[in-house]
This record gives sequence, structure tokens and C-alpha cells, in this order.
Amino acid sequence: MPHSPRSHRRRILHPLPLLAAGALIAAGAVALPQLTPDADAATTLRGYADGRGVRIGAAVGDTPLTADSSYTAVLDREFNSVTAENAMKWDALEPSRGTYDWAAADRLVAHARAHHQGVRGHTLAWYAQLPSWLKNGNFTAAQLNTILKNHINTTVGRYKGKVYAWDVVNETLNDDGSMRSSLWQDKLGTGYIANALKWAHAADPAAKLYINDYNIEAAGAKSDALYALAKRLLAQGVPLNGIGFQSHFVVGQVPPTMKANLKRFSDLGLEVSVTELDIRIPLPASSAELAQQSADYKTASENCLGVAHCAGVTVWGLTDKYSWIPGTFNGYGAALPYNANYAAKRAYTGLSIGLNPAA
Ligand code: 9MR
Repeated sequence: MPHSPRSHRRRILHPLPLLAAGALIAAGAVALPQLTPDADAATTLRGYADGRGVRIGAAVGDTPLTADSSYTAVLDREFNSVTAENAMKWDALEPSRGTYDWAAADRLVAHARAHHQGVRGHTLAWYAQLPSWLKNGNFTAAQLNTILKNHINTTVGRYKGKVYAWDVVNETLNDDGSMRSSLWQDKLGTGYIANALKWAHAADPAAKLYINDYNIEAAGAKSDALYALAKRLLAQGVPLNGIGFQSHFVVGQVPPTMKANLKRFSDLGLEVSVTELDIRIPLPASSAELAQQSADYKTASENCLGVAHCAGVTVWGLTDKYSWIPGTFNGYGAALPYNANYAAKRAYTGLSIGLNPAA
């Protein structure tokens, strides 16, 4: 994992080549140079996350990435991980069968490498954002199996060593815990999940492989079903490494059972990550709601970081200027840590304290 927070810290902080430094220390010759991060690093979200050895990520859209320098300034100062908001989805990557368009995904990966950020890959087997050739192709199960295998092999293979974790399977359950109808589930059955994970593992054995979903943060039918599925996959030796808890919350409604629920997955030996955190508010947001939102960001991030195998927290965007919320939840917005003018909201402070109680 070339861009883990720890190795990034070492690269910045230790001017001596690691081997040489190690040899000198072993010989008792010198102490390591003092840790001297640049002044800001300690008081940014990424500085706090680096200090804890975890990720603080943001979902990144291609438009702001390429056209908004205020956006990239915040992204690169505050975040040590990025997720492609849309650029690695099937409709973006393989718009016609066997023909790939890597442009936007490559841009994000290159940006991340240039700014010492890790990349979470999102997503391989999902019911949504499928190109029409795939959705309407009337493929047999055998054909679909090959199509999924090829897509995973090609995509994960291209970014081998550059993506530290993949949301291999996304949103595979209904709220009542039954398997959600999808192209994959309906034609291939639940076995597609194990296969997708195995193919992804073969393409990049070092990447952490996740099942990602929403409404699994609280204890309940959906998270119970996922827990049973995860346990079964692990018992079968399937390369499942983590569970992504999307965490699209409404202000004041971070589930009280969230931490205990994450812990039971962590206790299975799985990583847990908050992968798509946002906290929406009915507009216009009142001062009390913005204060509550700050408390919610703190609680949500603490709920993950308080669990043994928490790998980090990703926010689904960074500024209210670009967010999926107003377009999907009529009358709601203001869900992210920065306002539309890039001023840090109280939510930013809540998130900082969640990452570092001394912040
Ligand atoms: O934020 C994404 C938005 O721009 C897309 O239009 C939408 C299409 O389905 O997907 C959004 O991201 C989703 C993510 O990929 C999976 N979990 C839910 C996210 C919000 O809808």
C-alpha cells in the first residue's frame, strides 16, 4: 500500500532513506530526526487521521476536480484518501462492451498519487449505473458471469497497487434483510458475491475488498443479514476484508447502536469503514441544526474510530457546493463539512474532534 497514511508520514517526516536510518539506529549511531510536519499538517483532518493511522476520505467528482481550484485546495490539504463519486462506476468505465474509458478515473488516481492520497475504488458489482448494453442485453447467466469477471479483472487489474480498497459489492440487501433484486442477483444468485470477491482478489491480492451498503449502521434486520452473510463468506474462505457503512444520515439521527454494530463486524476480524458520510438538514438550516450536525459528525466518526479495525471515514463530498443530497431529498441539503463558499462549518470541528479528541 504505497500511500498508506503511515508510509506517507514517514516519507514526509524522515529525510533519511528508511534503510539507512534503520541501520544507523540499529548501530546506535543517531536518533531519528525530530518529527517536523509542516505547521498546518497537525491541525488538518488529514493531519489528525495520519496521527491515528487511519483514512479521512472524500468522494470526488470529476467536474470540481478539474475545474475548481478552491475545491482541490481543500481536498489536498484536508484529506488523505479519495473515492471516485462516479468515475469508477460501470456506466462510466465500460460504456460499450469491452471498450473502456479510463479518462476520469485515471485523472483521480493521478491526482491522488501526486498529493499522497490513497484511493478507495467504488464500485464493481452494483445494481445501479449500469450501461444500457449491459442492462438491456438479455444475457444468459454464463455470459453475465463472464462479463462481470472480465470487468472486475480489467478494472482492478488496471489499478493494482494504486487502490487500497475496493467496494466490490455495493447495496446487495433490502432493508428487511432479503437479497435485493439486481441484474446480478436475479441471474446469477447470491453466489455472484463470492465470485466477485475472488476475482477482485486474484486481480489485486493486496487490495482490501469490501461489501458496502446503507441502512446497515444501526442494529436491525438489514445489518443482521449482512452480518450473517459476512460470517458465511469468511467461513467459506472468501476474500472479504471489510464492510463499508455508507452512513447517509439525517441530522440528529446517528443511530445509538452504531458503535456496537460496527464492533460486531470488527470482532469477526473485518475492517470497518464509514464510506459515504453525510448528514442532511431540512433547509434552511438553523443554527441549532448546524450545531447538532457538528455533534453528529463527531459521534459518527468516533463510532468508527472507537472500534478496533476501523480503517477510516470517508465523507460523500466535502462542500455543500457539490452534493447529491438536494437533488435526491427534496428540501434537504447543507450535509457536508464545508459550506458552498468553502468556509468550514461547525461540522468540520465535530469531525476534527471525532478524529482527534484533542483537536
Ligand atoms: O453521489 C452519486 C451521484 O452523483 C450519482 O448521481 C448517484 C447515482 O446513483 O450515485 C451517487 O453516489 C451513491 C453511491 O455511489 C452509492 N451509495 C449512495 C450514493 C448516493 O446516492
